[in-house]
Amino acid sequence: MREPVTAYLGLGANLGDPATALEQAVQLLDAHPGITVTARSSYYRTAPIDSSGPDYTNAVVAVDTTLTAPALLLCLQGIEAAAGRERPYRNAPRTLDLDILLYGDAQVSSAALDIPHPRMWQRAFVLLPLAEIAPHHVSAAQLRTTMAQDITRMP
Ligand code: PH2
Ligand code: MG
Ligand code: MG
Repeated sequence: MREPVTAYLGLGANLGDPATALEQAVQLLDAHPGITVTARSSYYRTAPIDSSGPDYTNAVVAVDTTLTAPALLLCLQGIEAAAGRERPYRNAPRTLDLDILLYGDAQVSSAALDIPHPRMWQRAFVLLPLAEIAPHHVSAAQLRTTMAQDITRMP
């Protein structure tokens, strides 16, 4: 058995019923024998960035996982597909997006996967929820660079 690795996942949706899609995604992740969800941020309503359509609902979860990063990605893609995810074009509005943000201290750069997520440091919809559950991973200076972005923590 592999030692569990702590990973952080970004969750987002702006089509259908985003809050329910995120809720179900967390349940499906936690139901996987190789994944334990250990923390979940608040939900945030966020304006689309380099994307279109309605506002997004975004959150970040922490997981402990015995899956490799590529196996975790396959699992996330399966949950996205179950939520009816379609990919008509890059950054299209979506029913569910699940991204690996951090996987332990791994640095991965392959055709299928880049870890840390290459755009996470520019996005308040990642940094704010990540800072909520893993403040040691986000500096005040990093948060400041995304301060102008339109994001509201949901009750
Ligand atoms: N995801 C994107 C592109 N733009 N904008 C917001 N607000 N939230 C997202 O999750 C998001 C986005 C690509 O995955
Ligand atoms: Mg994404
Ligand atoms: Mg994605």
